Amino acid sequence: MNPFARIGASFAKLAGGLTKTRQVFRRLLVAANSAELEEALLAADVGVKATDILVDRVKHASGDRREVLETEITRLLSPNQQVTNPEPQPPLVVMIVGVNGSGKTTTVGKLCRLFADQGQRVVVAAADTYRDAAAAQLGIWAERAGVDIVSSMQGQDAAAVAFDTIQKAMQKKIDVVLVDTAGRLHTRKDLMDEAVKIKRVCAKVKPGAPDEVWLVLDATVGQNGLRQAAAFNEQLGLSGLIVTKLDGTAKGGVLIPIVMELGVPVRFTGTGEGLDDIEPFDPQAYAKALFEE
Ligand SMILES: Nc1nc2c(ncn2[C@@H]2O[C@H](COP(=O)(O)OP(=O)(O)O)[C@@H](O)[C@H]2O)c(=O)[nH]1
Ligand SMILES: [Mg+2]
Repeated sequence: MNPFARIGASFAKLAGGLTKTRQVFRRLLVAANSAELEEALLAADVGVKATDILVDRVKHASGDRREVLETEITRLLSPNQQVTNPEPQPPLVVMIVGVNGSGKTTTVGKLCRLFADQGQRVVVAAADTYRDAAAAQLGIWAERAGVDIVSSMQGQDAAAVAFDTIQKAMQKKIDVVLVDTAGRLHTRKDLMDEAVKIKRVCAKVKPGAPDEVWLVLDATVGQNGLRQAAAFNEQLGLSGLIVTKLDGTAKGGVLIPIVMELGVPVRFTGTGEGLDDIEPFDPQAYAKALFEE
């Protein structure tokens, strides 16, 4: 397939998923003065700090406002720090965390497909052992994507499931291990401690694992996402964010303050409930999609 055709198609999909957010962002283009622009940015969930930066840039930069905003938003969405080892030893171990219902299991399913499509051998760990049906739900996604699963029983030790999965992956020369975990409130210390334990146990099978810890964040929670992300980052040291449910919300601007405050990159966005409703994140494409007509 022509790779450009694919980029074009995924841009259209991203822009489609951002329909509601875009209605809010396009108001920035018609704000009559700085006060109106500020108001519109705050209404777009951009947060106080990023709003100040953007108002200031528009005030002082010459040229087309849309271009100025796109450039500056691209910059704000591009953290410059290197958060992960660029060449991890296989298998790549990715731990997926987040609050209940944020879209973790669905996202793991989508990632299975994405990695498998690239010719990678994937195994998923059903390390959500809180909910009765969790392993079965993940099993359905794994089957749809055609990847292996290490299943579990409710009440089993989640860290042990992750351990077994990584061990199996190392024996079978699997490329990617995705660890689906239980939803946990960032304010509950006992639940956060359990996630820290899963993380620690991963390293006992493969030094340095998990190579990545990705927080799945529901965009519809808006500014509350910042507190969630900060708490998870503090406890687990996030290496990436996956922002889901952008299709149903006008709050897609919230990525800007989250990336700016945390310095953690967005890796993927979710724009629907289907297996293919996931896009690798590109700051420039995202900024452009916010203003697309
Ligand atoms: N509209 C929309 N719904 C999503 C998206 N990702 C997940 N969901 C829905 O969110 C709900 C919770 O998803 P689930 O993966 O079970 O969340 P988990 O508790 O974090 O594992 C399900 O109904 C999913 O279909 C998305 O990108 N867009
Ligand atoms: Mg789940």
